[in-house]
Amino acid sequence: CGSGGSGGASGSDDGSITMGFSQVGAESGWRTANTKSVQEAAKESGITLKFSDAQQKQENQIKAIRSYIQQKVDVIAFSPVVESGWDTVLKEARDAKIPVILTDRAVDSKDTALYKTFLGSDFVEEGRKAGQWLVQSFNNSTDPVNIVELQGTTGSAPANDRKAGFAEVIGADPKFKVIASQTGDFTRAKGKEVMEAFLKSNPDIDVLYAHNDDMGLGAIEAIEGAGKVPGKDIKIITVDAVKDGMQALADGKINYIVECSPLLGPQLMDLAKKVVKGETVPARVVTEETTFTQEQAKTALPNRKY
Ligand code: GYE
Repeated sequence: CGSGGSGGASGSDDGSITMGFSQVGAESGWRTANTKSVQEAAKESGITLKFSDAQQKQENQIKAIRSYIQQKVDVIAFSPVVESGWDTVLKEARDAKIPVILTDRAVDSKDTALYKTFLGSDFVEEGRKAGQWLVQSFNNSTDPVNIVELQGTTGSAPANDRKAGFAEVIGADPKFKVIASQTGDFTRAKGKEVMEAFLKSNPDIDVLYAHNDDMGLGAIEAIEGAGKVPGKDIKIITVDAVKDGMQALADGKINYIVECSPLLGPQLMDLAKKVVKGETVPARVVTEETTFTQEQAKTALPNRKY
């Protein structure tokens, strides 16, 4: 190139783009599919990807972002493990004139100019959809409905929002009672462990609402271990619709799944190209999603990619 310039944030002189991507971790089937989508889409669109896995720790994500700033990447994308505590590092990126794209999860920074756009699901709406199915399924009964909730990672946008959307919908009828609610960190192992504790202290659980499939799948093991039948004795609602979740739904062990798409890679690369060129992009890009009953899962399963 030989332009003698310092590079800067508008892409390398040869027009190629390098993206630094800080992933949350590898906590769930959703996350594995998301990582694959980002890596494949980068390759397909000719974007050089620097990828790091933060193992669900914010400090690791902050370190990764700082190292991307030092390496003068053209664009930084990350999926913030929790919502708060990002302002300082986002200001550092801004000072270095490197655009930032939020993908999958939101931050609660007041200054929304600290990032160019946020690509991901509407988690409040997902929680509402879970609640709506429950209200419909129990609309013939006036008996109390005892619900236990397995929350996602504490402080994460999907945990906060899925809880809020669900509570908003079921809150309209006092027969719905959330008798226990605790984090299972979005993992199968934690989902199982916490469900075991729920079962010990609550003899009469009607419904489990798990913020993702993996925790629901762990909880199914706990329920079976306690001699109960998942999907019958305890109705189960989860979020994501990854293959293992869909299989359990088709098998009758889960009753309803609210879809959350992990296939954000192609849209992310499109947005990255635009922000590097300095084009304006929408401040919020919401992914399209559906819901699945047991019958619908049987039909959808053979073509499920992740
Ligand atoms: O639902 C869960 C994962 O942020 C939408 O994170 C994502 C969530 C997803 O661990 O399985």
